[in-house]
Amino acid sequence: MSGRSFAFTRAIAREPAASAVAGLRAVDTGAPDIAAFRADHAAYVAALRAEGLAVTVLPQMDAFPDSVFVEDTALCLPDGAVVLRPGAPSRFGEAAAMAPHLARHYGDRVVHLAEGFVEGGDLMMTEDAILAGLSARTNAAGVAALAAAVAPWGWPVRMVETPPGVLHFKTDCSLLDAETVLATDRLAATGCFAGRRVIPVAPGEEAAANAIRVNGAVIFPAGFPRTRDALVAAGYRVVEIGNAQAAKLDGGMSCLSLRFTPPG
Ligand code: CIR
Repeated sequence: MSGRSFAFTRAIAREPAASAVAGLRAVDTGAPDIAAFRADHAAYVAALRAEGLAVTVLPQMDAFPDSVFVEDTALCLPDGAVVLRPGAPSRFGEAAAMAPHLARHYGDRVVHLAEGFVEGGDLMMTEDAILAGLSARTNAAGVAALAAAVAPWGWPVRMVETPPGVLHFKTDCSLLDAETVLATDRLAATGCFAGRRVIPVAPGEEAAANAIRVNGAVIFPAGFPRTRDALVAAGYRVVEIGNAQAAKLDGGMSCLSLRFTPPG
């Protein structure tokens, strides 16, 4: 196993905007507290740095309430980056704003999704393929355009389902290592992880499914002790980060950064 799906040298994040109080959410459980959100975000960035990543934190972008969720703007591969086309109209402009920051690391190896819609939360880079979940934000035309964009770099794209009512594919799963994923039962039941080891999130802890493996650690939302204990028992080093504010906007650990190892 090469580990390229979870070994990274860099990350890009973006400070939560004051306008995040108006961010998109499926169910309104109240606006995030921006000071608490920024404190959680700072702890998250510190956790990435503690795993050895050089993290660029971009300034807040008030015109885009959901812009803290940078993952949705791009797919970063070891070979190049794809600027995506978010399916939420209010988020479409976030991708163009990310493009110059990708160019800083990838040079001319930045391509733009040609058509359709794809959000990064629907994409999982495994060791040898990209899993792309269809969702309310990611459509078949976008996945086909993504497949065309990454084919020159040798990456196959496999289209998979996101359970109804689930925002993104990775809302319900996380890559833990080359062979293993953490997933909700409702997603694992679709068969998309056949041939892999699946660690199920504990019943009632579905919001724990969105974590990130970064080098030696699993960065994991605080407040889900049974799933955390299952990960620890399976041998993972778990770093817990508060996610209560991002969760009000349906965001989690993966959404808050782009993690990558640029070529060269
Ligand atoms: C949205 O609905 O687009 C944001 N409030 C949350 C985005 C979460 N991003 C992710 O799962 N990758």
